[in-house]
Amino acid sequence: MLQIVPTVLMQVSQQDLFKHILNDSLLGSSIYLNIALAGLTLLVLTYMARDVADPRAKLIVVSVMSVSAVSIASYTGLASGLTISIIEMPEGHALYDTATALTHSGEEVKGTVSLWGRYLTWAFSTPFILLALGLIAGSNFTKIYTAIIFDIGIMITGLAAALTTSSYSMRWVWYGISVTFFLIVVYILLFQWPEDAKEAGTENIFNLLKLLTVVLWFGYTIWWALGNEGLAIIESVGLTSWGYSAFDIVAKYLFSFLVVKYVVDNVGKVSAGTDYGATASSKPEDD
Ligand code: RET
Repeated sequence: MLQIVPTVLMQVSQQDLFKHILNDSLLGSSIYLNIALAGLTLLVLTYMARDVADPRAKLIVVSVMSVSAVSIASYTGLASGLTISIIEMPEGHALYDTATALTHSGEEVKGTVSLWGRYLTWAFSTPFILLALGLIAGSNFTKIYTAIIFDIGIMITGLAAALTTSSYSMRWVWYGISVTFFLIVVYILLFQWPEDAKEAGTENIFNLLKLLTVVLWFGYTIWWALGNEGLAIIESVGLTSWGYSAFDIVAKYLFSFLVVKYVVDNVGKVSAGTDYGATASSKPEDD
């Protein structure tokens, strides 16, 4: 007698992951929409800043534009299946022993979907958010450098938390390291840069951007703990992904818009003269 046994795939290919996302409307839309929004943001920002000539003002604009540029690459990595894996959670995790049904074939694979490319690419995009904030606050190189280094640390250790499958507690150890780095960045944002911004006369816009950043960045941190890779209170991969995508829309696109709008209207406040950043003196030599 012929028995029908559900197929359990042991291996999943990049092509499977690509098709899985394509056929999962919740998960797929959380990714595709962001590629479109990042592209649109780049066009809008380019148009808004078309007349900005001051080098320091331009640096702030280019800095926030870099966030969207990195996002296009980041989300394309996810959409193509390149930076996604199905990972088997360690014992103790709520999704231990779980299986994922591939949307395009119905086959089951042991494990849960991890969109780990997000954490990797945040290491390249979020430093530009902090660079823009530090420049608007008129902060010095040391503080900007410190914020950026610890920010990269947050994302790389966050990546480690997401990809550790050896032990459940080690996932949370990585998370703890990441949160510690995060608190250093929060300290700079809440206690160091506001003072600098007051001196620079940019405190109004800085305080708005600071609030937006701190609230949303805490959002990402809590979402990870609740989502499918953390406590799995939100088990759905699509919903977890949509949470990050929604945060991204405000933390990147609205943030960038506010920054560029301010810079365009207040070039004088962020300017440091036409020589800013020159690698050689622009004055002609005496002979
Ligand atoms: C993780 C998990 C580990 C603990 C912490 C996290 C924080 C992430 C943050 C992400 C911000 C991302 C932004 C993206 C925009 O491009 C990695 C989720 C602390 C703060 C702003």
